[in-house]
Amino acid sequence: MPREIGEAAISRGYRSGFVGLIGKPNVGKSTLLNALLGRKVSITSPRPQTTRTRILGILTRPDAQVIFLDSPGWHKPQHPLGRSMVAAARDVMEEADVLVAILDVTSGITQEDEWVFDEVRKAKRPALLAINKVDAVNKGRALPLIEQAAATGLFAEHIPVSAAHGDNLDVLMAQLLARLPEGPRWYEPEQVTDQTTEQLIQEFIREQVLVATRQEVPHAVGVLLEGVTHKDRAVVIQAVILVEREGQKAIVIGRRGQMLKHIGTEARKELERLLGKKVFLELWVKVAKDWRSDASLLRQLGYHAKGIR
Ligand SMILES: Nc1nc2c(ncn2[C@@H]2O[C@H](COP(=O)(O)OP(=O)(O)OP(=O)(O)O)[C@@H](O)[C@H]2O)c(=O)[nH]1
Ligand SMILES: [Mg+2]
Repeated sequence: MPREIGEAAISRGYRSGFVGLIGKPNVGKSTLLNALLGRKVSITSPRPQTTRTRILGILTRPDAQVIFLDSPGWHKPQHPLGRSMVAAARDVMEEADVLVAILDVTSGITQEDEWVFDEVRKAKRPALLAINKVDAVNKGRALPLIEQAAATGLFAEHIPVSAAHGDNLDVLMAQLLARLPEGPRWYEPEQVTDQTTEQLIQEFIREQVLVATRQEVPHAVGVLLEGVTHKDRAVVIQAVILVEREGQKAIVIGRRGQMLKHIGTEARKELERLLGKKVFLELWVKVAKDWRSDASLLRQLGYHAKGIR
């Protein structure tokens, strides 16, 4: 009977859908994803263009399954890797049921943010705006940004948050849930990401290189896994840090190997947390000239093929 079917559907009332996190580089998209999940699935660093691919993070609740899509920061690409990153960000905008655009309150609304707004305009789907890093400024600094963003008419809500401190994330989450369509649970409740353990290991190592280095070096770094051997109580990991030039290699190794040692120690700690086992980590540094423009190496490193020619 139609009435009963109708009631059954309403009492089910389960919501699920894809939520795209978008914004210019370094605004805190990945920090926000990890905070919303309560788990680290996407690496973060003070360097712009940290995230290079679409990163999926799944939050399963009794009433909903929210599938977050973290994306590379929106920018004007300079090489095939950059193009692949922007292609991944564009895919996120197309796949998402709901978009969350993120602004950094400390930088105000810049031209790069305007590009993101343009993309939101073209995407034509429900969008929220999160104004992040409010912990870093005086109260009230978000207000002019909210007014400016509200004038675009693009966003249903403008929510000041601190991803790093967890402030106001409940408000953001409630607004998100209200905009998700009704739907099934797409993923098993235990699953938090679609990345393999190997991909996570690669990324966790790259994160520590980004945190430890400056200027052009972070952008020129890629990590290739050579071996992962799981033993009873330990995991043995061998990885190569790729850079583009001899000078960068010298920086990553550091004087008497100090820098590489530091990176290895920090990465090992993070990997032990991730894997819940003791980790033995062996790192090498290799020069692969202009690897960011080398299609086969880009594929080997797992980057989105669309922007790569
Ligand atoms: N003070 C403050 N810093 C934050 C906050 N959220 C993120 N950050 C910092 O901002 C920097 C960038 O954070 P990410 O999460 O890597 O930014 P992203 O937008 O994912 O950057 P890309 O992947 O490069 O596009 C890091 O140093 C974070 O610790 C916040 O709420 N407050
Ligand atoms: Mg990121």
